[in-house]
Amino acid sequence: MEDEDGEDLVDEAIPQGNNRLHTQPDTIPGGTRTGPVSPLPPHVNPAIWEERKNRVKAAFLHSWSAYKRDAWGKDEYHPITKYGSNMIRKGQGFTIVDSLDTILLMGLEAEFQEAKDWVRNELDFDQDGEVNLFETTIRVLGGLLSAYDQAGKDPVFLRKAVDLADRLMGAFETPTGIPYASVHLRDRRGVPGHDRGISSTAEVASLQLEFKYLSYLTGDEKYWKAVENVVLKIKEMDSLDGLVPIYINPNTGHFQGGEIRLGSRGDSYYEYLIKQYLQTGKKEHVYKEMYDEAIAGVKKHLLGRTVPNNLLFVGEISKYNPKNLSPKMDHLVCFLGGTLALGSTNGHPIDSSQPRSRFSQLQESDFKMGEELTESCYEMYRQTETGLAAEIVYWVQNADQIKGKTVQQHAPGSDFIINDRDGHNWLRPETVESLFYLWRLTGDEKYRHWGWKIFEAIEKYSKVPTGGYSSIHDIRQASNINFSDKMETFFLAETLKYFYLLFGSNDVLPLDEYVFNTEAHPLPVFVPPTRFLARTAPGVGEERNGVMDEDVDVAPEDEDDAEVVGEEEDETTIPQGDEDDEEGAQSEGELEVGGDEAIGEEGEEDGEVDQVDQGLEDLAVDDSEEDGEGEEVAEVEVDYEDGSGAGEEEEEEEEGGEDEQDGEEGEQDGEEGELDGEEGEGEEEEEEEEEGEEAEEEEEEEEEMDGEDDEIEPGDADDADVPEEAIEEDNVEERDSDRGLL
Ligand code: DMJ
Repeated sequence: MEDEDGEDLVDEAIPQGNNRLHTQPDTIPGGTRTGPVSPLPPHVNPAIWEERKNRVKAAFLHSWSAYKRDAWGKDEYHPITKYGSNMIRKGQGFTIVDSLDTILLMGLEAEFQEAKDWVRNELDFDQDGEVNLFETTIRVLGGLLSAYDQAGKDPVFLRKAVDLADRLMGAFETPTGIPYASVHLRDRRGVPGHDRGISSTAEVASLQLEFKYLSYLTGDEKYWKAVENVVLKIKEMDSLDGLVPIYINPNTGHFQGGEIRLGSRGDSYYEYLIKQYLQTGKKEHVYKEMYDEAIAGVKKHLLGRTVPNNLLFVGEISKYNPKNLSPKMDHLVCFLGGTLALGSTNGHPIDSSQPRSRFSQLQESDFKMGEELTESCYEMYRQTETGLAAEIVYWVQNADQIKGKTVQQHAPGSDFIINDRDGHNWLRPETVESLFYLWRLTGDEKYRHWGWKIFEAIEKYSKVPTGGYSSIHDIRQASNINFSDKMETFFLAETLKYFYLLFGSNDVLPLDEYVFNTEAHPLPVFVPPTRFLARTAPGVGEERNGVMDEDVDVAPEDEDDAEVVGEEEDETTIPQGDEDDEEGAQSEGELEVGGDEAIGEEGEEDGEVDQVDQGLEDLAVDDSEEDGEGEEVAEVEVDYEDGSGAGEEEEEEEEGGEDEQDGEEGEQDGEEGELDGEEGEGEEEEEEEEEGEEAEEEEEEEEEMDGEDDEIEPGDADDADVPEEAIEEDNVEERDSDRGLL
């Protein structure tokens, strides 16, 4: 059978037993969808997009000015109670550093200067506190490195990045080199995760873009080797057709348990496979092979289709019973549409030089899957009363699933169920991210229209009139919207950035010249020195021995180099809007990107290298400075609320904890603080606690999966030693007692 474009459709031949669609690696399961569920007007006056881009900038300023007024320098902002909170005593620059490159992108010069001054004068990593390795890497290290690159190679940011990374390196000192979940910043010591020392797979495998770029910049191989080792170790471990369980044990080097998903704790493992391949100019084929295998695994094990609209979705399985697909999908999975589009085009737009008609079958299959998943993610917004998506949906595959559901849980005619505890919205970026990739790569305006619809819903329901935007407890009923008093830093770093890029010029940050880390911080594509590629592409790379890369040597003026070693009074002129980003890109424009040729110029002169290198040596922090101080102050509980690639359950639980505080807010606002406290519990654990018929049904589903997990495979010593359900029970107890609830 062929569709209207004459493309082969493989769907009807595919067996659809047992609630899942079993396919070949180069095909995706079908049906006969010929167009979007919700078509939108194809053309608007181009000036409208400029105006809409400016609306996004206004949204950023509405957030930033409130943060500055109420919480300047604090890690996180609570826009209802108008205060800021820190994760460690003096904070780690979460909001400011995460926002730097969005500020640059939007051409906000005064804001950038203030933020940079804060980074230079206030940001201090020499603290007696523990931070999560992954979150700190993607947000703070990634934010610093991107700011360094985007702000004309400003050494203020590189210096902080080196100091931070050297502290984070302690996390890799484990029996296997697979890092612990956290690290003590002052002691530079890894701290095993709460889960009996278990780390999340996404966490340990989503550090690579940042640490590798730092190695490239500094010439110091140690960062590269540490993160490369993690992925190459995972490569040797047992996977299910490239799909990996979401927990990993740094002490044994084995996966723990059997849960497989592309949502929390799993997501960015897959994202970073293809992005590592692209980051180094497509030299390291090992990552592309791992990615291709994993996507084939997704097609084989995780795809399903909905009723009534035949939408494609990615579900969850246990590796011990892979035939039993759960139709649960986190909003986090919505990164995948964009990543598939990126992976099948290598970031080159589909046009006359790369027409889709010349795609290989695999490229076409991956790209189509990306398009379809992106549409499904858009439908997660469009089909709710508010136009906002829930954190988690259960896709409907047959009528039995919706029996007994309330209208709130399943809106008539919709393709998914939103259970009572899953209706929260944290202003997450993943769907907008995919819309951005699809727009850039196809030029199909429907993606911009869809993005605008989502933006309008955020404006309508999440905007706090007095400043900022807030997460929402439950998006299912327009008449019952309650704020949860948190503006996640990724709203500024990612969500607004992707909106801005979606409505802005396509020349900004070209996808074949930059890879965005999982926190939306763009890092340039580069060719590493040959010695870095010894394990993945021997003999490839550039033959150079310099310890600093040419980007540092071409820093705008000598004064910047001087700044590394001396006083730091400078005024970095930042790009103005898109045009300036083009300018920023032009500095990278020297890079010949996208081909297989060496990228960048040598241009190193010994003297320059020495000068900057000396500067880095001078960056050593005086540990004695605050010793006494640190001891006096009680350690602040680390409070990662974003579920993100990792720590989702913990974070949701912590939202529950926070909701106790919110109870006050709830009282003020007439909200259901207590109830929300329950809702905020971790998703898996909660499912076992939920009351009512709906909960029972889901419990059965979960239990079924858990039960399968219990079937420990012979010889899987780790799983046998620490059964997954035991880990989870322990977690609940530990985390609850951390919060003083037990
Ligand atoms: C961000 O911190 C990152 O995008 C991460 O990979 C996933 N979670 C949040 C956004 O939802």
